[in-house]
Amino acid sequence: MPLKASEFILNEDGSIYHLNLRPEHLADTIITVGDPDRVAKVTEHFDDIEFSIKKREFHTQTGSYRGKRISVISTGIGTDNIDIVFNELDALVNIDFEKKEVKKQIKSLDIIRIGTTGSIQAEIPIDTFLLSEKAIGFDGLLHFYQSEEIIDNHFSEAFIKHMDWFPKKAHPYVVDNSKKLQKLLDAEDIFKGITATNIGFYGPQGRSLRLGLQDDQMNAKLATFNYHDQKITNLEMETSGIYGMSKLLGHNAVSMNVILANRATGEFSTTPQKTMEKLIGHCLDKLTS
Ligand code: R1P
Repeated sequence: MPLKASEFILNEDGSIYHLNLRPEHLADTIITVGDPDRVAKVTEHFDDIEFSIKKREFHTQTGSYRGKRISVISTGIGTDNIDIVFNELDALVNIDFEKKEVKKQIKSLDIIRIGTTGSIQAEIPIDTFLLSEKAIGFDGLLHFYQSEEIIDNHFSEAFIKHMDWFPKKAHPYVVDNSKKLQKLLDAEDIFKGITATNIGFYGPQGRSLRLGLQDDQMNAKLATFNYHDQKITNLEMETSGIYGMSKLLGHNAVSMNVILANRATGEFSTTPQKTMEKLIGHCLDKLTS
């Protein structure tokens, strides 16, 4: 049965609704970044750029680096955008755009997020790199899909108890990265940990400029949570959605992060661009070595 026009939405040029891409525009290896301006920071290293398009916060460039075809795409901020980007990326490879039907043979993409984040552990300093082994999502996105099988509910229950989690907030969900991509992108000097993803930058990450917080001890409690020797290391806004959607759709994903802020010590990087450039170089190198 073909998908309805209201579900699988194509633009007049046959491209998918938000990303504005047709299947031939996408490589099998994809780098996602939050900031649309970061796309060019990655592709300036490429040997060539074959395709480039911008729509809303979604800026995509496909080209090759040391002979490997890679697409770089900005997701903008938040797991609401991750829902859009990952459904549409998957559609580009796993839905037949002519017949408007799901293909019989499902293809897996390799997806690497290169992002920025704040550490909540004093011993993970600014201007270092962190690879997310797992993500814990406070955003609720995954609960809108049949996701019970991929979520670690024991972890969530222990977490809810430790935090005395306010029941009006979304139920936290825990998902793993791709061990295949972790092995490929890892290095000895990269911190490993569990990334907490939330729906905002201020209150949802324990920041307060003028408003009172529901739990002003949230970050301190996050930092002391320990589940079978696993610790929550950092806070950002996309990784849980990326890991969750990738697992559900059958793609491989890993989140690589520059630590820009240390929330425990109150520091913020004075060289954010330089550190980001180093992480981009590391990822491109590992992807092609
Ligand atoms: C907040 O400033 C944004 O920066 C982080 C957060 O996850 C959020 O998207 O990541 P990016 O730098 O990749 O956007």
